[in-house]
Amino acid sequence: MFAGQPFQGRLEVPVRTRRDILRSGLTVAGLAAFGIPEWAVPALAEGETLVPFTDIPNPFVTVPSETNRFLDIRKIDGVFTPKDQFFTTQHYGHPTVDLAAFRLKITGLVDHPKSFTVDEIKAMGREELVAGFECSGNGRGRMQGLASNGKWTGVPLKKVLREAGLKADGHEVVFYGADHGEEEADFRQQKIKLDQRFGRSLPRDVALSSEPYIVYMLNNEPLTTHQGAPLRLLVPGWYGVANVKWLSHIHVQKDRYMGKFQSRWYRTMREEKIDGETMWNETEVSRMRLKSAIARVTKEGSAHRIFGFILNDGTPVKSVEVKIDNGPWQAATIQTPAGRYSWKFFTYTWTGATAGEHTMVSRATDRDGYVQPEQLAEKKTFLEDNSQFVRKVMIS
Ligand SMILES: Nc1nc2c(c(=O)[nH]1)N[C@H]1C(S)=C(S)[C@@H](COP(=O)(O)O)O[C@H]1N2
Ligand SMILES: [Mo]
Repeated sequence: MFAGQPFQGRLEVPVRTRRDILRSGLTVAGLAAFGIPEWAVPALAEGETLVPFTDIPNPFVTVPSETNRFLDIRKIDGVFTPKDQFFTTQHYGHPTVDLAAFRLKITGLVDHPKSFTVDEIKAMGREELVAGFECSGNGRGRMQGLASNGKWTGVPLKKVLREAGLKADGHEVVFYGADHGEEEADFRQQKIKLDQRFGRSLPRDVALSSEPYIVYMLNNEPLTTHQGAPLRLLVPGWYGVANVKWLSHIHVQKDRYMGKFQSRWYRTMREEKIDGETMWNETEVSRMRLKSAIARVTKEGSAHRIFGFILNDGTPVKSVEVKIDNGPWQAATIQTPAGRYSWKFFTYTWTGATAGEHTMVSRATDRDGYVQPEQLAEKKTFLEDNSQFVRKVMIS
């Protein structure tokens, strides 16, 4: 079932050198135009070597099929994940989209139902934003590889919705992809089979805020089929599932949308203390929870450099700390080159490493004092796992 080529964990990982990258067309001037300094290209410097992780499953499959891919986070070599490395996943495979016939429809509680061609959407705006996201199912088991970051080009969703004009009782905005599949739904004793579209919704206030975009480019190139061509929704700061690919229909309605991927498949069950009482709280997957993850360790001379990324909902990140073995938490340096919704990188220089196996872990803290948790015992479902990611390395 998993076709692709597995690649073995402890082998050499080809990471491009900084010089390779700058040669390959991602010029220093190009980076500077986006406010990204050269040091933010976290590739290997001359004389720097990779230190192997010993916690990577062997074999470690990053391309399990033609339509699914994990990012090998050891290879992160720039702020923007290249289109052929950007992680990718979906539920019904890739739909066939006939570009000539393609229309984005807007229906329901609107003053003017609409049907736009891709060119009409493109003509409505060309804004750039940098945003990263992870799948809510990302975590240790996937070596945190269901995460990526890109520069997107598109038009604010509210601009498109305004063309249709939401009626006052249009409380819920539903987004359908062109992809569909047969689903069996349980309703009490009934089993109902239905071919259904991939759908997700946003409450009116979020849909009309300045955050969501309808995007048509990634890293200055047209979206690939994998990333949702020709149009996808992008909700910065939200988990991947909100970013509906192959977006083809927006429907405005009064009632909550309870589709499978809104209310059943992507939900989190946790035990919470609410006003002193223990309650079960079941919530939809929405905004990303603060996560930091160590992605790579390199050696230069006698010093080791620990490199990782941070993702969250856009709340300013106050600090990241790193702990080696049972030592104290030590401040790492955060690089925030590409804006609020971009992933951030952090580095920590570890001196005095001794030969042998060591554990290392990072934890991020945001402006509101939220600390990336060590464990999530109260959470009973595996989605939204932002617990601390303990790594192991072998120092020779
Ligand atoms: N139309 C459609 N959009 C979708 C999905 C899908 O199955 N169908 N999967 C969602 C999920 S769960 C994730 S994590 C992201 C993955 O986006 P990517 O492939 O660009 O990384 O797409 C989201 N958008
Ligand atoms: Mo996802």
